[in-house]
Amino acid sequence: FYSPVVSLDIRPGGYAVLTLQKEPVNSLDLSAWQALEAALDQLEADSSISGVIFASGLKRDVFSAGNDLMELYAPRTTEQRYTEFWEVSNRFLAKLHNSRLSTIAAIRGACPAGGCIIAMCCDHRVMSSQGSIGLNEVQLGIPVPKYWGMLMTRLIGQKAADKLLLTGKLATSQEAKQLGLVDELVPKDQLVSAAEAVMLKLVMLPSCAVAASKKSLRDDFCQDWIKYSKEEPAGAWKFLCQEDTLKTLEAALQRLSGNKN
Ligand code: CO8
Repeated sequence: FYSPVVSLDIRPGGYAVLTLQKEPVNSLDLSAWQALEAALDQLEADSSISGVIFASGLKRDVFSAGNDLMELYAPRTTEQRYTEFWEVSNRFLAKLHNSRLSTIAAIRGACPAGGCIIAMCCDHRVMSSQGSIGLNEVQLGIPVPKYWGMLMTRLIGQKAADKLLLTGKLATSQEAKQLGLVDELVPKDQLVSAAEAVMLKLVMLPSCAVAASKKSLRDDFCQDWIKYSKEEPAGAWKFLCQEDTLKTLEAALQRLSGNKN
């Protein structure tokens, strides 16, 4: 396995730290999702590995800015590419949620949309005390993907999830901790060591019992998710081609590149 944006560091104790480093903001394009899936497949196939921690290797405090907006902006892609992009990304996410491995997200800083769903697919979330997390699709003028919203609902309950999802609001680290969207807040320089301390406890649990329990709790959901990710792009593509959607995405793209100046 080799990827210019995903690296794996195998630690004593039988777990890996997977670092995502695609400057400047870990935006997730097709190749980034493919690299994440390949890395996960490799770790799962290795019986000496029991867990994986997801971390950001970026200079700035960003876990991931989520999907690369260029993969969603219809004039810059095609329906065929979008369909592949969607299937690969959601297959990876469902596999991650259903993985036999213990999984932890070490979230430094901003964690919108695609970053949030990676974190939500993990078993445990440690977050820096300065940051924001959530599914902000509505703010971008696009509907929140069905299974992404459903997973948030499973994590924090319907009322709290609806409030965030239907406004596209990002929760601050403190709000996320209160809602149970993340498990623990730590100063950013202690993030990976805090995640490792939890991982060392998780990998001590009887792994077959953990994997079997996870399967019975999550397998149906994840199989349905993979199935739906093959149907979802057709409707989503129509939405992405609507004039209103294009305008809102264009405004978001302008806002983002304007940030720099
Ligand atoms: N995709 C592509 N480029 C991005 C993205 C992105 N998601 N986010 C930021 N960038 C670019 C900016 O345009 C900028 O580029 P340049 O330097 O060339 O001008 C560069 O990255 C740096 O960005 P900022 O200046 O904004 O950096 P900051 O450190 O100030 O802020 C943030 C970092 C907080 C991460 C900020 O960039 C941000 O909020 N980004 C957007 C996050 C976002 O809204 N992501 C949602 C993506 S949508 C998604 O994941 C799910 C889609 C579901 C599809 C459903 C279809 C129907």
